[in-house]
Amino acid sequence: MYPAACSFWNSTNTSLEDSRASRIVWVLEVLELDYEVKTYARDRNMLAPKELKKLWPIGLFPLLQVFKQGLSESETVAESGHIVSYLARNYDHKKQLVTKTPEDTELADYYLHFAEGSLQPHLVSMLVNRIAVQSVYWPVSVLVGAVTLQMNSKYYGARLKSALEFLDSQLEKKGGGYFVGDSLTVADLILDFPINQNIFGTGPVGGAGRELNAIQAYPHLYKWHQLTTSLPSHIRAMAREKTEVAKL
Ligand SMILES: N[C@@H](CCC(=O)N[C@@H](CS)C(=O)NCC(=O)O)C(=O)O
Repeated sequence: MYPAACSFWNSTNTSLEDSRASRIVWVLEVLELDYEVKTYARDRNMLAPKELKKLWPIGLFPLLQVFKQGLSESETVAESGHIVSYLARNYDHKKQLVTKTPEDTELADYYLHFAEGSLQPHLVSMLVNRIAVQSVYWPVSVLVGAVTLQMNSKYYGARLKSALEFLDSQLEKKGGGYFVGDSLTVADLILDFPINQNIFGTGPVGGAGRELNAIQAYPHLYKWHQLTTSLPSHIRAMAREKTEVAKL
């Protein structure tokens, strides 16, 4: 087994569940890899410290650093979809995440892209809108609040709703369970952050799920949330995150 280490950053005032890094901890737990987590604090605008660009030029996280036996240099892997796929392709020694048909492989790959390409941007935009309101003083905040409310209800919130309706209907069509086939795949792992942490949890956009009345509106997705968050690997990952955050 190759030891792997992850460099993550996160907020000091929220837990690690609040960053995309949480899904990588879950993958590492599923694959039973040795790893360490490094956490960094966000600034007051939720941005990563600039000096972290030395870890990866684009300055976004999570990042995975893989230390391979016999090699002095570590390998750095970026983009959470790519990290999930990289770990599944290279370190799934017990074939726990393997899909059973070529169609399922394509579908799992689709969700890897969908999560960051068609779902997460709306959550991020809603978060940015919230920060915009918080970062100006009254009475400007009232005006900014009115504008961002319109932006959310006409665009970001509307797009988020259709993405959630889509996910819910996908699960309904296959009679519930996991997103692809009948076992955990990269699709479930990548959807952990937007759905488990943000829609049904207390992640950065946790309020979005409550506003959308998500438990009632997306019952199949809620069942998936209950299924995945009760897996021992998920429970271990969340506990590990709490321990790491406590060190900040
Ligand atoms: N699509 C990228 C998004 C990465 C990203 O935006 N990460 C956030 C944390 S969840 C970040 O590093 N933000 C730092 C910043 O914007 O300064 C991924 O999935 O890895």
